[in-house]
Amino acid sequence: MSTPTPYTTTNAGIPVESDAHSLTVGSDGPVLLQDHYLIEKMAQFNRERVPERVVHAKGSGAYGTFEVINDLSQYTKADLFQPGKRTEMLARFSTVAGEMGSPDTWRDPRGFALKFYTELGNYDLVGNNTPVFFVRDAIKFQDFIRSQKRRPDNGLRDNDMQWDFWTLSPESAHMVTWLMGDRGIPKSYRHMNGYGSHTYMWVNGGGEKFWVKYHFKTDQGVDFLTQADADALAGEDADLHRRDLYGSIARGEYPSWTLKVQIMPFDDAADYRFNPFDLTKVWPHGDYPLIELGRMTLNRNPEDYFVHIEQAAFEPNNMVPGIGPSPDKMLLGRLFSYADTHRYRIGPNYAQLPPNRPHVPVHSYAKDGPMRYEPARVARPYAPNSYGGPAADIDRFGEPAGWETAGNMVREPYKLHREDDDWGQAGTQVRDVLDDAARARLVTNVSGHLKNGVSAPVLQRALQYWRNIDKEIGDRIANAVNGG
Ligand code: HDE
Repeated sequence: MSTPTPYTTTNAGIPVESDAHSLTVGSDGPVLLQDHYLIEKMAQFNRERVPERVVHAKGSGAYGTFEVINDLSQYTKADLFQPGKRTEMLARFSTVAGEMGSPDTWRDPRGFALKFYTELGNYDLVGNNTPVFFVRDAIKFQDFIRSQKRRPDNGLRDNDMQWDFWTLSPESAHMVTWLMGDRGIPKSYRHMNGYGSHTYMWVNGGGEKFWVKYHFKTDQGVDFLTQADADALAGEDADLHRRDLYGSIARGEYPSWTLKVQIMPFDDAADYRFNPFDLTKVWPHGDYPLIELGRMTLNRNPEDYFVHIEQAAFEPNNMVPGIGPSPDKMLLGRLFSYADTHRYRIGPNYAQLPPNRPHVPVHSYAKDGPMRYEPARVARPYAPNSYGGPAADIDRFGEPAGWETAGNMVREPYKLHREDDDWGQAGTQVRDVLDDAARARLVTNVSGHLKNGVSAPVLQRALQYWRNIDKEIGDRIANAVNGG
């Protein structure tokens, strides 16, 4: 027997007489102010938006599970990474520079944001589909993003701005090589890897510390779109990747990723050949091989996109016992920024919303504030108190995951490690990772971008930038720009 059609109500659940006719005096008379239902409809409509994310505005997400398939408890006591553990999670994939309505197939890094609802609170790992990033200090992030978005004067994006910033920030070379290559336009969200990108800290049950990097290898296989195909698809279907992810899960074709990690002993960091905390660098797998840990599978579409995905709030500061930060200046900057943006964009009680609320009881002293939903579970809203309020238990959960440090307050670059530079790993990527066909596509992508609105002085710097990465690829790009 089919379920009866529900009758329309106001937001207060009161049955309404009509969704077609405003309340008027006579059929063609004035509309009455007392038509509060008409006013409710218009007022609600005017208030449907929360500010879009200032970066990563266009995205898609789904729920799933993470299960441990290998015992790495010798490296971390983190609850979700213990043998046999299965943890509910939420993933959101996104582009970076495009606004909410922008095409999924623009060339851009892809956000790879994960929230694990663990038994000791939410663990958020907020990475990208690239293991590195454009800059290595948080203070440059805002400037970098502004160079990728729209000019204040004409409101247009501008390739000249992008290359102006990149060529004046040589640390961007490795990431730009990733971006302008095949990884810059994944075939779908299911066909891309995800990376924690930063170096994080793991702490085991005995208090021993390790450095770790996360690699989520897609079980669907990495695949990409050429620039030409992506340009055409951007016009045909701006939501190609959102449609693909939603449809795949709806058909029961659940995408999965195998999580592998690189583990560096704590004491190796000091004189490792690269600065292991520099976000523009990878750790060569020959130095620290990938070790399998678990599998994440996305198997449930959100029932409401706005509630679960637009309001999802990921924050790198959500690190559970057994996991901590590293001296990566970008990561340390992010530990402030994300919760700050959520408080502004969604509201101070964002953590109580369905996608953000932990799956374990919350015993914090937070109370009140706009749209408060959960009652404060404390009779006395202060610590310490003698009325049984929650008390921090450092004995049970151990010291904060940190490192010894000393020195004067300075504004300086990282201390260089013996193989640190801005071009080396980008050159290795071009020469040793890409094959001939991928190098040819890289030349096409870069030269096509440089031929579109880049001024002569910036263009000269850009050609030298690519020659610094790899002389041959730089010459090929120069020929394609000047001769092509
Ligand atoms: Fe983000 N980033 N970011 N970012 N980021 C945001 O938080 C920020 C960086 C990443 O699907 C914002 O909720 C700073 C690196 C993803 O909801 C904001 C710095 C990496 C997402 C923010 C960085 C990322 C964001 C905007 C330099 C990869 C989408 C909206 C220190 C390792 C998460 C929001 C989602 C979103 C700040 C750099 C990944 C503004 C200050 C590096 C995947 O808070």
